[in-house]
Amino acid sequence: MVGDLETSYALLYGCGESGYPEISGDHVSCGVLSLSLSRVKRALEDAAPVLSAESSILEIDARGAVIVGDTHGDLETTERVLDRISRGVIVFLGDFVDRGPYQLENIVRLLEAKAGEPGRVFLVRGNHESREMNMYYGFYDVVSRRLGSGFYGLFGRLYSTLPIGAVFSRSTILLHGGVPEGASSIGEVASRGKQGEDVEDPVVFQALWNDPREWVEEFGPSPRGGFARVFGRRALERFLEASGCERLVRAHEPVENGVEALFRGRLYTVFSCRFYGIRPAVVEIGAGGVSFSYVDDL
Ligand SMILES: [Mn+2]
Repeated sequence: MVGDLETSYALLYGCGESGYPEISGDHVSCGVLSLSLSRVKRALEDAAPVLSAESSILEIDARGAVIVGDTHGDLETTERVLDRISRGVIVFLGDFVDRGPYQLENIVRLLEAKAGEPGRVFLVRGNHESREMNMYYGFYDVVSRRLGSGFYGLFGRLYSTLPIGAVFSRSTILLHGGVPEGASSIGEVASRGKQGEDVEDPVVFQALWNDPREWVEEFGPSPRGGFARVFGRRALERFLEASGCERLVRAHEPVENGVEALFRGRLYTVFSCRFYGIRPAVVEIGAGGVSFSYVDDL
């Protein structure tokens, strides 16, 4: 299911639908959008020191937060969220690139937002912020075709600056995947530190890859294969308790209405990319608890 989607989107999209960029001078255009090389370079250079200064697990305190799931080249979602949300912080839970039509535009826009408003916009790493994934699912080819094959390394280096997760208002854990086997609390995930251009640490890898399943108590094998696992209610509750937190908000799976609650509301999955046949949404955390909005209603 997810595997098939990954393959079909990698084939469908790369650089708009035409397949090849038009290059004129410093500008590389793809579909209706264009980006200058200097703009891409500046976005990377401006965001890197800001991201490098952040810890592997962010501690974010604010009145409210909007949590955005996978965007995968959905520039429309990213623009809408950044333009329409005026209060509180915004946390993007990774998977900015691969598969979608505007992968490069999307990550550049996110990096510009991070550099411009470092206390309001937060970027957390997903399993697609990885050289190995980008080789298979499109972003390496997009960067090579549009900017030149030597350019990709800058993105690989940028990934090593990305935080692994966050804790919002000391009560909500934010991770792209979910609870990893082998770490009892979010503090233990933090102690593993940030990762290189690929995620090598098995605990951090699972934090970016694991999925929740209600029929599992603890941990079980994942259909995603590799080192990924699925986790159940007991594993989640123990992890939350040891971390002193109430809930986990994660992304990584395209759920039908953009947001899905599991384990009696102790876990939310949020997905914000419109190219999966789902209705993209965001989770909002405020004084009144957890709610959600469809991206196109923002
Ligand atoms: Mn993912």
